[in-house]
Amino acid sequence: MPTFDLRTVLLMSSVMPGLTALVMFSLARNFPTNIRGVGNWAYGALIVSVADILLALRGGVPDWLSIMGGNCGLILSTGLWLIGSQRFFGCLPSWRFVKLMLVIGAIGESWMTWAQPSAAGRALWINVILALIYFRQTFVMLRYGRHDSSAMFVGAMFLIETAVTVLRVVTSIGSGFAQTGLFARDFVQTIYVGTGALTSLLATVGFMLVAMNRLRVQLEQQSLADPLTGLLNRRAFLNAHQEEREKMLRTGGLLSLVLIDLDHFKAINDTYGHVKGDEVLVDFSTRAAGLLTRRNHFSRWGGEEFAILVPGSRPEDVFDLAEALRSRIALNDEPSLPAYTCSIGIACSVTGDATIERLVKDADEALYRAKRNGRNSVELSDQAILV
Ligand code: GH3
Ligand code: MG
Ligand code: MG
Repeated sequence: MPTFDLRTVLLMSSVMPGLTALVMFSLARNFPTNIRGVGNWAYGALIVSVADILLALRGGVPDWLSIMGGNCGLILSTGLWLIGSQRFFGCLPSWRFVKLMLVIGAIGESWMTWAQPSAAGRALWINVILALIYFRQTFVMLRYGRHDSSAMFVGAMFLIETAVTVLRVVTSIGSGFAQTGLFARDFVQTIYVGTGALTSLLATVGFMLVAMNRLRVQLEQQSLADPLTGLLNRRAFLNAHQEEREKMLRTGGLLSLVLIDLDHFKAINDTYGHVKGDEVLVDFSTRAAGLLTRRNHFSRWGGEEFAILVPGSRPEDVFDLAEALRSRIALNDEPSLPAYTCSIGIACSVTGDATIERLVKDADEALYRAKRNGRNSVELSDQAILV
């Protein structure tokens, strides 16, 4: 078996987490405040870097510094990673657990350094503590990060690290606490130090990927959602239309656009204020969404106008849906809001000419008719009947 210089492995692997920590600190400062835990991960990476250096310098620095600094640093850094992951995924951070592990670690290591010196005992002590923290880290990552491949990767890595640490504990007990030393060239120790070094390296990079992924998803969602109502914005709606139209061209079928405009909305703003107006817009979105299925694409088209794309329904069914929506809104059963109504225009197409411009033009004409007819009504485009 090739032999590795474990001291060099440890020293080299300590550099990367330190550098990654610097990047993570600047990320954490600029991240949206709802993405939590990145700062804890960064501190963990910085401390693991220092701890690895102290461990690698065993013999070159005072033993107490290498032992206490290295081992307590490992507990603190892995503890901070656990806290970071828990905060990132919105769980309660286990500060008490981490503090307890740190205190137990420090007492055990001091006892076995000065009172009852035992290198094997110290190794066993630290590894039991680390295995417990690694295990909890694995659990958090695999359970709460199951929808994110980079989180699963970090989880899998910590699972391996947990297994290796447990193996180290078991072999240490099995050999009757035989003193092997940190850089001993036996098989288990090589695996143990090698995996530990790799974990500190990959964990920091993995945490950063997990954080970046969350940011990407969040920005993507924000760029497609209307901030007030949470509905699709116009851009997302146009994307949805494009997809539905392509599907329609491939498989045939119907595509309908329901255009909704709140009646006399300016008067609501003027009488009750803009904030109440906003509440009415949110109320409309919530109530209308309650009548729609997942197949419908519901968007805020702009201002007090909304659009619903309905694929695969016959014009009369779309009309019934719009009528149900109109009457639901006209019920005005929300006492904290002013009474309001809406007018609706519908356009349908079975042909490939269901461009968004064409649908909007037809639906707009129908909507205009609904307004002229006294508002609080639904009109179907003449064109819809022709196709
Ligand atoms: P009609 O029945 O003919 O549709 O009359 P209307 O008053 O609803 O029509 P108009 O287009 O004149 O007024 C729309 C108003 O919607 C004007 C604008 O101030 C208001 N508005 C647009 N966006 C928002 C918003 O985000 N919040 C609030 N509170 N008001 C908005
Ligand atoms: Mg309008
Ligand atoms: Mg209006």
